[in-house]
Amino acid sequence: MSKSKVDYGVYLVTDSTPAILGNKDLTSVVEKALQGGVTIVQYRDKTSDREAAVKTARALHEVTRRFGVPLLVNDRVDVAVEVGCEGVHIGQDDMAYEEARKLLGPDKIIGVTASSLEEALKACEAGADYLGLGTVYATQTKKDTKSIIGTAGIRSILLGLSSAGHSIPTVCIGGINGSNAISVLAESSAAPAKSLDGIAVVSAIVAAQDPAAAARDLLGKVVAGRVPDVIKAVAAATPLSHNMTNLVVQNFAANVALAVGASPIMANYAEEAADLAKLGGALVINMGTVTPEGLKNHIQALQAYNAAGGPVVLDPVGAGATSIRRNAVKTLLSSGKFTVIKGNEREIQTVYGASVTQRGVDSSSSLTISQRASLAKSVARSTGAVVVLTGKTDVVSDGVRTLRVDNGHEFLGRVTGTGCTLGTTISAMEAAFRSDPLIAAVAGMVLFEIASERAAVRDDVRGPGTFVPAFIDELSAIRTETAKGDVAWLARSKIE
Ligand code: 3NM
Ligand code: MG
Repeated sequence: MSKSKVDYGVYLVTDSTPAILGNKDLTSVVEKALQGGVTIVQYRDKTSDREAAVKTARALHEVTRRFGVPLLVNDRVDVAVEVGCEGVHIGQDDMAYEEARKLLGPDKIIGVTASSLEEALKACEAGADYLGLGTVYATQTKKDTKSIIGTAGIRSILLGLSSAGHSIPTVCIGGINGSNAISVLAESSAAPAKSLDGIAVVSAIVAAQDPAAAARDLLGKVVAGRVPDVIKAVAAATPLSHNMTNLVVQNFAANVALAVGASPIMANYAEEAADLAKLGGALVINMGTVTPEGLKNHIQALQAYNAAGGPVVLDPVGAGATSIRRNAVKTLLSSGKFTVIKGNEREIQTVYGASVTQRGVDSSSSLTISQRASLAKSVARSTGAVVVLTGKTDVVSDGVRTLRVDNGHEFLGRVTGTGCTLGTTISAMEAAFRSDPLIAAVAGMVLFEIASERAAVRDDVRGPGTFVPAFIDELSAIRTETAKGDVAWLARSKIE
């Protein structure tokens, strides 16, 4: 487990006291939380004797290792050394950083609590691997907290760290739960400082009736918290969205690209692709009206973008409908690498290689949500692409992280080209936000679907016809609001 690869997104801190844990078993709570998507675990136990603490830590380590997630021990460096887990977390009153480092060696993770910029800078300079910032809000879980600094306090520490040139990972702690996570993340961040990397919680998971559901919800909130960064990156870059798309959606897709802040070009002639690929944008290959000539163009353009390192989105429209389309999908998959593959259930099943027959290009669904999730995950693993499986509940997977998005409005299914223009939206996000293609895809999806919800309830929208222009307006409005720092719209997001 490499230190630089640690995901601090949903950081679980355990508590074994009856007030928080109740009569549940700590190891099984942690296991459920890991199933829900916790990305790092800290065993915090201030009262057990050493022997009991070592025993519990070993049991927890056995579980966290199965999930490939690091286990840290709070304060008790000797316990961490004996168990051989991935590191420790130390508070300001615990063992000094230098001493802990000597005992643990250079490869273990050492996190430090900081309540002020001064403490944060000191820990950073000493060599800490990450910082736990807090206390954000007063909490029943820890009554002896030194200072409640709120999101304003977090923001000023982040700004101070960034001015001093530090990009250390940070999480915040204290009174954070599913209801306030999005606003904590939004209020804590201030460009150009790096945003928080995650949120740390005790009671929101340990005291929850269903720790898996609580963890899933928090993971969704952490992902949602990163969506504004993606939309702002698009607004800042105005990336090219190069669409090789079908006859039906050219105009709609170009307008959607403009509304989300991209610069569209509808260019189906592959000889242009090598030049276009150099402009820093992304390519959409949409199989909607497949022809032999079209397929040749798609392959050539795919390879041009692969050579230039530009993202490529595949939209295998109607992939299962005919043998021509099934073969076209196979040919495309074997001709290059896709960043994102977006389709409905039948289309993604076809990509998977299942021989399903599909009537026309309409979407229908026969799998349960967990079957859809494992389908998306399998295709992501076999293709190396982020898979966006659309439906009433959408699934997005990169093969490791699998998220469900429950936004959108039925009008999206009653006008043509919405699936195709979602591909265009995602291409813009991928072009501007290269560091995490899964987050970029989720951002595109959430922006698109929340815009549809806002449009559908407008007084001037009476049906699918009036919906389309309102939808384009809302896409554009959300982009403008987000660029100004107003992310109230994200409260509608349903990601888990
Ligand atoms: N450390 P909850 S606050 C363990 O401020 C801990 O350093 C804190 O619990 C700090 O998520 C805290 O239940 C408890 O509010 C956080
Ligand atoms: Mg401590």
